[in-house]
Amino acid sequence: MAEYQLYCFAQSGNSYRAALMLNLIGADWQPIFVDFFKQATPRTAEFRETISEMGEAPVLKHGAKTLSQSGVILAYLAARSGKFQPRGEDQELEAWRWILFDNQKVGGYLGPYRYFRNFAKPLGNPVILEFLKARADSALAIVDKRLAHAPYILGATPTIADISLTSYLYFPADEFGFDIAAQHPNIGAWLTRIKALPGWAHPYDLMPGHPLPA
Ligand SMILES: N[C@@H](CCC(=O)N[C@@H](CS)C(=O)NCC(=O)O)C(=O)O
Repeated sequence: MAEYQLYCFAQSGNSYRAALMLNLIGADWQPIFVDFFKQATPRTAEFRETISEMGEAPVLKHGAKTLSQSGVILAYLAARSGKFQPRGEDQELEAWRWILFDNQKVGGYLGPYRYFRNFAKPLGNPVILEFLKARADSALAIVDKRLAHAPYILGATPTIADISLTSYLYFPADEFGFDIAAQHPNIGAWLTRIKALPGWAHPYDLMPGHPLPA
């Protein structure tokens, strides 16, 4: 058995944060498939009793430790590996500001928008889709502005704040109906820089469950 196990699935940007970090630090890890679409596994009583009371993916298992919330998983892996760590109190606080902003506003709106546009049965109401897209766009513009001044969110080197923000941003443009990298050029250039890091892989190659069965 690998040192780390990650409960995850391919379409999950929340899970991608943790899967990408594991790959970028060169960890010995294996994915454990969470069947979100067919079985709604995270919502089952068994998952909540035995894996995570919060009923969400990702969940990281490491020895006796079980962690959920991608931000916490990123911080744990950074501390253990010494990689992608914010340095000093100011950077650490800054990293958490962006991780929380990402969870609530960037991934927090893009995730449901993409879900209701592609996967929900029935698909989402156009008015709700429009609202979610506008909120996601506004959050993306804030990230784009930040990246106009430095190659990475906290400055010259990539940290867990960058890895968190990649959550939904490598999924295909047709799943969003617009090209995030093209509409936000600083984000586009930053995504290219992160893609060049050793160990980078696309979410659909890193985690199980793609393509979805018909
Ligand atoms: N803030 C959490 C969000 C996790 C999350 O919402 N995961 C989704 C899958 S992408 C989930 O498992 N949702 C189950 C549900 O809401 O019932 C994180 O970053 O880990």
